[in-house]
Amino acid sequence: MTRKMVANQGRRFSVSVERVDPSTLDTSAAVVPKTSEQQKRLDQAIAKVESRLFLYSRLSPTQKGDVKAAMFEQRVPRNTDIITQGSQGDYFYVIESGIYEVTIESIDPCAISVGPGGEKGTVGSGVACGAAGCDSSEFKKVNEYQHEGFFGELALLHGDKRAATVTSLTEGTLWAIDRDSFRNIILSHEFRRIWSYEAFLRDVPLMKLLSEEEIWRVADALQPEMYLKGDVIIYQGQKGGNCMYFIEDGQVSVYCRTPTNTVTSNDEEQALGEANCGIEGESTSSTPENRPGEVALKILSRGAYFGEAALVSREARLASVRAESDSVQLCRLDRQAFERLLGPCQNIMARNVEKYREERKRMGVH
Ligand code: 1OR
Repeated sequence: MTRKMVANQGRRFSVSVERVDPSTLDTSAAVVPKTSEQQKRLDQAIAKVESRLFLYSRLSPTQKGDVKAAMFEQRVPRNTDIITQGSQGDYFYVIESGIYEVTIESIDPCAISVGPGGEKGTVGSGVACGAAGCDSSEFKKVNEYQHEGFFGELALLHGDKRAATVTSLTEGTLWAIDRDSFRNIILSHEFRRIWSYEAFLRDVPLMKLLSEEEIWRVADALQPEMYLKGDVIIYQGQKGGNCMYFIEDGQVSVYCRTPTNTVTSNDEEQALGEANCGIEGESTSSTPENRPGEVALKILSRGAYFGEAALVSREARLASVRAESDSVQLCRLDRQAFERLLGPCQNIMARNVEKYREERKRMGVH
Protein backbone atom coordinates (compact mmCIF):
# COMPACT_ATOMS: atom_id res chain seq x y z
CA MET A 1 0.00 0.00 0.00
CA THR A 2 1.26 3.40 -0.84
CA ARG A 3 1.72 5.86 2.01
CA LYS A 4 0.14 8.82 0.42
CA MET A 5 0.06 11.88 2.62
CA VAL A 6 -2.58 14.30 1.57
CA ALA A 7 -1.81 17.66 3.08
CA ASN A 8 -5.18 19.11 2.46
CA GLN A 9 -8.15 16.80 2.59
CA GLY A 10 -11.81 17.59 2.49
CA ARG A 11 -13.85 20.11 0.66
CA ARG A 12 -12.08 23.25 -0.36
CA PHE A 13 -13.64 26.55 0.38
CA SER A 14 -13.46 28.63 -2.71
CA VAL A 15 -12.71 32.02 -1.26
CA SER A 16 -11.93 34.03 -4.34
CA VAL A 17 -9.90 33.45 -7.43
CA GLU A 18 -9.54 37.07 -8.43
CA ARG A 19 -5.91 37.81 -9.00
CA VAL A 20 -4.46 40.14 -6.39
CA ASP A 21 -1.28 42.18 -6.39
CA PRO A 22 0.68 41.14 -3.26
CA SER A 23 1.58 44.75 -2.48
CA THR A 24 -2.10 45.71 -2.23
CA LEU A 25 -3.09 42.97 0.19
CA ASP A 26 -4.20 44.27 3.56
CA THR A 27 -3.19 41.79 6.24
CA SER A 28 -4.04 43.97 9.21
CA ALA A 29 -6.35 42.62 11.89
CA ALA A 30 -7.76 43.93 15.15
CA VAL A 31 -6.08 43.05 18.44
CA VAL A 32 -8.49 42.86 21.37
CA PRO A 33 -6.81 42.46 24.79
CA LYS A 34 -8.07 39.53 26.89
CA THR A 35 -7.54 38.29 30.42
CA SER A 36 -5.93 34.87 30.75
CA GLU A 37 -9.28 33.51 31.91
CA GLN A 38 -10.96 34.83 28.74
CA GLN A 39 -8.14 33.48 26.60
CA LYS A 40 -8.67 30.05 28.13
CA ARG A 41 -12.39 30.08 27.41
CA LEU A 42 -11.78 31.23 23.85
CA ASP A 43 -9.20 28.48 23.30
CA GLN A 44 -11.70 25.91 24.59
CA ALA A 45 -14.53 27.20 22.39
CA ILE A 46 -12.30 27.03 19.30
CA ALA A 47 -10.78 23.66 20.21
CA LYS A 48 -14.28 22.13 20.25
CA VAL A 49 -14.94 23.09 16.63
CA GLU A 50 -11.48 23.30 15.10
CA SER A 51 -11.75 20.05 13.15
CA ARG A 52 -14.92 21.36 11.47
CA LEU A 53 -13.70 24.92 11.13
CA PHE A 54 -11.81 24.11 7.98
CA LEU A 55 -10.73 27.61 7.06
CA TYR A 56 -9.24 28.10 10.49
CA SER A 57 -7.68 24.68 10.93
CA ARG A 58 -5.45 25.10 7.91
CA LEU A 59 -4.01 28.44 8.99
CA SER A 60 -0.44 28.62 10.30
CA PRO A 61 0.00 28.85 14.11
CA THR A 62 0.76 32.58 13.75
CA GLN A 63 -2.39 33.20 11.72
CA LYS A 64 -4.46 31.21 14.23
CA GLY A 65 -2.99 33.48 16.89
CA ASP A 66 -4.03 36.50 14.81
CA VAL A 67 -7.62 35.23 14.55
CA LYS A 68 -7.82 34.67 18.30
CA ALA A 69 -6.24 38.06 19.01
CA ALA A 70 -8.96 39.76 16.95
CA MET A 71 -11.84 37.95 18.66
CA PHE A 72 -13.83 39.57 21.41
CA GLU A 73 -16.33 38.26 23.91
CA GLN A 74 -20.00 38.97 23.43
CA ARG A 75 -22.61 38.01 25.99
CA VAL A 76 -26.05 37.60 24.48
CA PRO A 77 -29.46 37.61 26.19
CA ARG A 78 -32.08 35.08 25.14
CA ASN A 79 -34.38 35.67 22.18
CA THR A 80 -31.99 37.96 20.36
CA ASP A 81 -31.32 37.95 16.63
CA ILE A 82 -27.56 37.85 16.33
CA ILE A 83 -27.69 37.65 12.55
CA THR A 84 -30.60 38.70 10.35
CA GLN A 85 -31.09 37.07 6.99
CA GLY A 86 -30.53 39.48 4.12
CA SER A 87 -28.32 41.90 6.04
CA GLN A 88 -24.67 42.60 5.26
CA GLY A 89 -22.11 40.36 6.93
CA ASP A 90 -20.31 42.08 9.81
CA TYR A 91 -19.05 39.42 12.22
CA PHE A 92 -18.18 35.74 12.38
CA TYR A 93 -19.03 33.94 15.63
CA VAL A 94 -17.74 30.98 17.60
CA ILE A 95 -20.04 29.68 20.32
CA GLU A 96 -18.80 29.28 23.87
CA SER A 97 -22.22 28.62 25.40
CA GLY A 98 -25.93 28.96 24.71
CA ILE A 99 -28.45 27.50 22.28
CA TYR A 100 -28.98 29.18 18.94
CA GLU A 101 -31.44 28.41 16.18
CA VAL A 102 -30.97 29.09 12.49
CA THR A 103 -34.05 29.99 10.48
CA ILE A 104 -34.52 30.73 6.84
CA GLU A 105 -37.32 32.83 5.50
CA SER A 106 -38.37 30.95 2.46
CA ILE A 107 -41.17 30.37 0.07
CA ASP A 108 -42.89 27.52 1.82
CA PRO A 109 -43.91 24.92 -0.76
CA CYS A 110 -47.01 24.36 1.33
CA ALA A 111 -47.96 28.00 0.82
CA ILE A 112 -47.95 27.57 -2.94
CA SER A 113 -51.28 26.45 -4.29
CA VAL A 114 -51.21 23.40 -6.45
CA GLY A 115 -53.64 23.14 -9.33
CA PRO A 116 -55.59 20.05 -10.25
CA GLY A 117 -52.93 19.00 -12.76
CA GLY A 118 -50.14 19.50 -10.26
CA GLU A 119 -49.12 22.88 -11.70
CA LYS A 120 -47.97 25.41 -9.13
CA GLY A 121 -49.99 28.50 -8.46
CA THR A 122 -48.86 31.86 -7.12
CA VAL A 123 -46.87 32.31 -4.00
CA GLY A 124 -48.90 33.38 -1.06
CA SER A 125 -52.15 31.83 -2.13
CA GLY A 126 -51.62 30.06 1.15
CA VAL A 127 -53.17 26.66 0.86
CA ALA A 128 -51.90 24.62 3.79
CA CYS A 129 -51.09 21.11 2.71
CA GLY A 130 -51.94 19.51 6.02
CA ALA A 131 -48.85 17.29 5.95
CA ALA A 132 -47.43 16.27 9.32
CA GLY A 133 -44.89 18.84 10.56
CA CYS A 134 -45.98 21.44 8.02
CA ASP A 135 -46.83 24.74 9.64
CA SER A 136 -46.84 26.71 6.37
CA SER A 137 -44.82 29.34 8.21
CA GLU A 138 -42.44 31.41 6.12
CA PHE A 139 -39.64 30.87 8.64
CA LYS A 140 -38.14 27.42 8.61
CA LYS A 141 -35.79 26.23 11.28
CA VAL A 142 -32.85 24.67 9.48
CA ASN A 143 -30.28 24.24 12.20
CA GLU A 144 -29.60 24.48 15.92
CA TYR A 145 -26.35 24.89 17.83
CA GLN A 146 -26.07 23.73 21.43
CA HIS A 147 -23.16 25.17 23.38
CA GLU A 148 -20.68 24.72 20.54
CA GLY A 149 -20.29 25.53 16.87
CA PHE A 150 -19.75 28.58 14.72
CA PHE A 151 -21.82 30.66 12.32
CA GLY A 152 -21.75 33.76 10.15
CA GLU A 153 -18.85 32.72 7.90
CA LEU A 154 -20.76 32.52 4.62
CA ALA A 155 -21.56 36.20 4.11
CA LEU A 156 -18.04 37.23 5.17
CA LEU A 157 -16.29 34.87 2.81
CA HIS A 158 -18.38 35.30 -0.23
CA GLY A 159 -19.44 38.92 0.19
CA ASP A 160 -23.08 37.81 0.03
CA LYS A 161 -25.96 38.87 2.24
CA ARG A 162 -26.67 36.77 5.33
CA ALA A 163 -28.17 33.45 4.23
CA ALA A 164 -30.15 32.86 7.41
CA THR A 165 -31.23 34.37 10.71
CA VAL A 166 -29.49 33.16 13.87
CA THR A 167 -31.34 33.71 17.16
CA SER A 168 -30.33 32.92 20.73
CA LEU A 169 -32.86 30.67 22.48
CA THR A 170 -31.03 30.96 25.81
CA GLU A 171 -28.54 33.47 27.09
CA GLY A 172 -25.03 32.63 26.08
CA THR A 173 -21.52 33.72 25.25
CA LEU A 174 -20.08 34.15 21.78
CA TRP A 175 -16.65 35.05 20.47
CA ALA A 176 -16.84 37.40 17.50
CA ILE A 177 -14.35 38.60 14.90
CA ASP A 178 -15.05 41.54 12.61
CA ARG A 179 -15.39 41.13 8.88
CA ASP A 180 -12.19 42.90 7.85
CA SER A 181 -9.94 41.08 10.32
CA PHE A 182 -11.53 37.75 9.37
CA ARG A 183 -11.13 38.34 5.65
CA ASN A 184 -7.65 39.82 5.90
CA ILE A 185 -6.27 36.86 7.83
CA ILE A 186 -8.09 34.11 5.94
CA LEU A 187 -7.69 35.65 2.50
CA SER A 188 -4.04 36.51 2.97
CA HIS A 189 -3.49 32.85 3.82
CA GLU A 190 -5.31 31.74 0.67
CA PHE A 191 -3.48 34.25 -1.49
CA ARG A 192 -0.07 33.27 -0.10
CA ARG A 193 -0.79 29.67 -1.06
CA ILE A 194 -1.81 30.70 -4.58
CA TRP A 195 1.14 33.08 -5.01
CA SER A 196 3.61 30.39 -4.04
CA TYR A 197 2.10 27.98 -6.58
CA GLU A 198 1.95 30.72 -9.18
CA ALA A 199 5.68 31.44 -8.75
CA PHE A 200 6.41 27.73 -9.10
CA LEU A 201 4.21 27.35 -12.20
CA ARG A 202 5.96 30.23 -13.96
CA ASP A 203 9.07 28.01 -14.13
CA VAL A 204 7.13 25.12 -15.67
CA PRO A 205 7.79 25.34 -19.45
CA LEU A 206 4.29 24.16 -20.35
CA MET A 207 2.79 27.13 -18.50
CA LYS A 208 4.47 29.58 -20.90
CA LEU A 209 1.43 29.06 -23.11
CA LEU A 210 -0.90 30.51 -20.52
CA SER A 211 -1.65 34.10 -19.60
CA GLU A 212 -0.96 35.40 -16.08
CA GLU A 213 -4.62 35.15 -15.23
CA GLU A 214 -4.75 31.55 -16.47
CA ILE A 215 -1.66 30.58 -14.46
CA TRP A 216 -3.28 32.14 -11.40
CA ARG A 217 -6.36 30.00 -11.91
CA VAL A 218 -4.28 26.84 -12.29
CA ALA A 219 -2.37 27.80 -9.12
CA ASP A 220 -5.66 28.22 -7.29
CA ALA A 221 -6.78 24.75 -8.36
CA LEU A 222 -3.63 22.89 -7.23
CA GLN A 223 -3.70 20.68 -4.17
CA PRO A 224 -0.56 19.52 -2.34
CA GLU A 225 0.28 15.82 -2.01
CA MET A 226 3.37 14.30 -0.52
CA TYR A 227 4.91 10.86 -1.07
CA LEU A 228 7.81 9.03 0.54
CA LYS A 229 10.65 7.18 -1.18
CA GLY A 230 9.40 3.98 -2.84
CA ASP A 231 5.73 4.98 -2.90
CA VAL A 232 4.08 4.24 -6.22
CA ILE A 233 2.11 7.33 -7.20
CA ILE A 234 0.64 5.99 -10.42
CA TYR A 235 0.17 2.42 -11.64
CA GLN A 236 0.59 1.40 -15.26
CA GLY A 237 -2.64 0.06 -16.71
CA GLN A 238 -4.88 1.85 -14.26
CA LYS A 239 -8.02 3.07 -15.97
CA GLY A 240 -10.05 6.15 -15.23
CA GLY A 241 -7.11 8.30 -14.09
CA ASN A 242 -8.58 11.61 -13.06
CA CYS A 243 -5.68 13.87 -12.19
CA MET A 244 -2.18 14.95 -13.17
CA TYR A 245 0.74 16.16 -11.09
CA PHE A 246 3.40 18.84 -11.13
CA ILE A 247 6.59 18.11 -9.18
CA GLU A 248 7.31 20.87 -6.71
CA ASP A 249 10.18 19.13 -4.98
CA GLY A 250 11.98 15.77 -5.17
CA GLN A 251 12.38 13.16 -7.89
CA VAL A 252 10.15 10.45 -9.33
CA SER A 253 10.92 7.66 -11.78
CA VAL A 254 8.69 6.65 -14.65
CA TYR A 255 8.81 2.96 -15.54
CA CYS A 256 6.95 0.21 -17.37
CA ARG A 257 6.69 -3.48 -16.71
CA THR A 258 8.81 -5.54 -19.09
CA PRO A 259 6.68 -7.39 -21.67
CA THR A 260 7.25 -10.74 -19.90
CA ASN A 261 6.39 -9.29 -16.52
CA THR A 262 2.70 -8.81 -16.98
CA VAL A 263 1.55 -10.41 -13.73
CA THR A 264 0.55 -7.86 -11.13
CA SER A 265 1.05 -8.56 -7.47
CA ASN A 266 -1.94 -8.55 -5.14
CA ASP A 267 -0.70 -5.34 -3.66
CA GLU A 268 -0.48 -3.72 -7.02
CA GLU A 269 -3.85 -4.96 -8.13
CA GLN A 270 -5.39 -3.52 -5.03
CA ALA A 271 -3.70 -0.22 -5.63
CA LEU A 272 -4.82 -0.26 -9.25
CA GLY A 273 -8.33 -0.24 -7.98
CA GLU A 274 -7.66 2.56 -5.52
CA ALA A 275 -5.17 4.90 -7.04
CA ASN A 276 -6.60 7.52 -9.29
CA CYS A 277 -3.74 9.12 -11.10
CA GLY A 278 -1.54 8.49 -14.12
CA ILE A 279 1.70 8.85 -15.95
CA GLU A 280 3.89 10.81 -18.24
CA GLY A 281 5.79 13.99 -18.11
CA GLU A 282 8.70 16.03 -19.26
CA SER A 283 12.11 14.53 -19.02
CA THR A 284 14.34 16.68 -16.91
CA SER A 285 17.30 14.42 -16.20
CA SER A 286 18.95 11.06 -16.66
CA THR A 287 17.45 7.67 -17.40
CA PRO A 288 17.26 5.63 -14.20
CA GLU A 289 18.58 2.12 -13.58
CA ASN A 290 16.28 -0.75 -14.57
CA ARG A 291 14.92 -2.80 -11.70
CA PRO A 292 14.06 -6.49 -12.26
CA GLY A 293 10.83 -6.77 -14.23
CA GLU A 294 10.80 -3.07 -15.08
CA VAL A 295 12.00 -0.86 -17.88
CA ALA A 296 13.01 2.51 -16.48
CA LEU A 297 11.93 5.33 -18.78
CA LYS A 298 13.00 8.53 -17.08
CA ILE A 299 13.58 10.46 -13.92
CA LEU A 300 11.54 13.61 -13.42
CA SER A 301 12.22 16.43 -11.02
CA ARG A 302 11.01 19.92 -10.02
CA GLY A 303 9.00 21.63 -12.73
CA ALA A 304 8.16 18.41 -14.58
CA TYR A 305 4.65 17.08 -14.78
CA PHE A 306 3.13 13.65 -15.25
CA GLY A 307 -0.26 11.99 -15.38
CA GLU A 308 -1.58 14.21 -18.16
CA ALA A 309 -1.53 11.52 -20.87
CA ALA A 310 -4.46 9.60 -19.45
CA LEU A 311 -6.39 12.85 -19.07
CA VAL A 312 -5.78 13.73 -22.71
CA SER A 313 -6.30 10.25 -24.19
CA ARG A 314 -8.87 8.98 -21.65
CA GLU A 315 -7.04 5.67 -21.84
CA ALA A 316 -5.30 3.62 -19.16
CA ARG A 317 -2.14 4.94 -17.53
CA LEU A 318 0.80 4.23 -19.82
CA ALA A 319 3.41 3.66 -17.12
CA SER A 320 3.98 3.69 -13.39
CA VAL A 321 5.52 6.52 -11.41
CA ARG A 322 7.39 6.03 -8.14
CA ALA A 323 8.87 8.44 -5.59
CA GLU A 324 12.68 8.19 -5.75
CA SER A 325 13.86 10.88 -3.34
CA ASP A 326 13.25 10.65 0.41
CA SER A 327 10.14 12.72 -0.01
CA VAL A 328 8.36 14.09 -3.06
CA GLN A 329 6.15 17.14 -2.91
CA LEU A 330 3.57 17.21 -5.68
CA CYS A 331 0.77 19.54 -6.74
CA ARG A 332 -2.26 17.67 -7.98
CA LEU A 333 -4.57 19.06 -10.66
CA ASP A 334 -7.87 17.23 -11.00
CA ARG A 335 -9.44 16.35 -14.33
CA GLN A 336 -12.20 18.94 -14.06
CA ALA A 337 -9.73 21.78 -13.50
CA PHE A 338 -7.42 20.32 -16.14
CA GLU A 339 -10.15 20.45 -18.75
CA ARG A 340 -11.34 23.87 -17.70
CA LEU A 341 -7.96 25.54 -17.36
CA LEU A 342 -5.39 23.86 -19.55
CA GLY A 343 -7.15 24.19 -22.91
CA PRO A 344 -4.24 26.06 -24.56
CA CYS A 345 -1.77 23.37 -23.44
CA GLN A 346 -3.77 20.38 -24.58
CA ASN A 347 -2.34 20.24 -28.11
CA ILE A 348 1.17 19.97 -26.74
CA MET A 349 0.07 17.31 -24.30
CA ALA A 350 -1.70 15.34 -27.04
CA ARG A 351 1.52 15.45 -29.11
CA ASN A 352 3.38 14.16 -26.05
CA VAL A 353 1.06 11.17 -25.79
CA GLU A 354 2.15 10.16 -29.34
CA LYS A 355 5.78 10.69 -28.35
CA TYR A 356 5.38 8.50 -25.28
CA ARG A 357 3.88 5.72 -27.38
CA GLU A 358 6.77 5.85 -29.87
CA GLU A 359 9.32 5.89 -27.05
CA ARG A 360 7.70 2.86 -25.46
CA LYS A 361 7.78 0.97 -28.77
CA ARG A 362 11.43 1.87 -29.24
CA MET A 363 12.19 0.52 -25.78
CA GLY A 364 10.23 -2.66 -26.44
CA VAL A 365 7.38 -2.03 -24.02
CA HIS A 366 3.85 -1.91 -25.33
P1 1OR B 1 -24.14 33.74 7.08
O1 1OR B 1 -22.99 34.67 7.09
O2 1OR B 1 -24.91 33.60 5.82
C1 1OR B 1 -26.11 33.14 8.68
O3 1OR B 1 -25.15 34.13 8.27
C2 1OR B 1 -25.38 31.90 9.11
O4 1OR B 1 -26.14 30.80 9.52
C3 1OR B 1 -24.60 31.36 7.93
O5 1OR B 1 -23.59 32.28 7.54
C4 1OR B 1 -24.15 30.01 8.50
O6 1OR B 1 -23.00 30.18 9.29
C5 1OR B 1 -25.31 29.64 9.44
N1 1OR B 1 -28.02 27.60 5.45
C6 1OR B 1 -27.43 28.81 5.57
N2 1OR B 1 -26.77 29.23 6.66
C7 1OR B 1 -26.69 28.37 7.70
C8 1OR B 1 -27.28 27.09 7.64
C9 1OR B 1 -27.98 26.72 6.46
N3 1OR B 1 -27.02 26.47 8.82
C10 1OR B 1 -26.28 27.34 9.57
N4 1OR B 1 -26.08 28.49 8.92
N5 1OR B 1 -28.59 25.46 6.27
C11 1OR B 1 -29.12 25.13 4.95
C12 1OR B 1 -30.61 25.20 4.89
C13 1OR B 1 -31.16 24.94 3.49
C14 1OR B 1 -28.63 24.42 7.25
C15 1OR B 1 -27.47 23.47 7.02
C16 1OR B 1 -27.50 22.26 7.95
